[in-house]
Amino acid sequence: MGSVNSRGHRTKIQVAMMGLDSAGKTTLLYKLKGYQLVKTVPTIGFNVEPIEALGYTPLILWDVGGQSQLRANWKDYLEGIDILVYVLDSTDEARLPEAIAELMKILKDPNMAGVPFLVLANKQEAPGALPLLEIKNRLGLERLEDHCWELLACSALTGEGLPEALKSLRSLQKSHSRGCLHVRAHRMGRARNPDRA
Ligand code: G3D
Repeated sequence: MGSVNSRGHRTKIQVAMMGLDSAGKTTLLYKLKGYQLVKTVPTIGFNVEPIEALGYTPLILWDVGGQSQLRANWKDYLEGIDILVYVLDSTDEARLPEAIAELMKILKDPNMAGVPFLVLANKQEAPGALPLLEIKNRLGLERLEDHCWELLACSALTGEGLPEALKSLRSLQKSHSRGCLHVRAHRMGRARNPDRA
């Protein structure tokens, strides 16, 4: 997937975005693209969009359908990716274990060896969203030594945390060090979620 020019520089950064259905992937894709909120329908297959910013290598963002019957195809989208974005629905505590189990499955795929990833705790503006610190503890990513990763809070609905997500994608792409751990929380809704990191 990743393309390289004759001087060995990346001309495009390939990013696969995965997560359970309804986590907010399609909403995120189009919000990152700069569109106003779009009415989404469940993704069958994938949506793909270039995300461009002046002076930066374009990101090609693949939003891959997350319904259970589609997850067997996720591995097909991992070949040659530069970064994985994994989207969690912070309001769906009941399915958090399933979401984490699916992330762990992805990370075991041979194509993910050494590939950095960004976990987005989406829907943080919603009342009752799990605090980022709790999500971090449940993920238990500190045990991972083979990946550089970050965890960020965001809201695809309001756009909060998305500039930080883009910044994080660019720094993860540059980073090839092993086992670097970053946990960042965007200061949103602190009054509602005082436990947030
Ligand atoms: P998916 O692509 O991961 O399957 P979608 O998810 O982007 O289709 O979003 C699923 C639902 O979650 C949509 O609501 C969407 O508006 C909502 N959603 C996405 N991001 C956010 C967010 O940050 N906050 C809140 N509160 N909701 C969000 P509907 O009602 O259309 O199903």
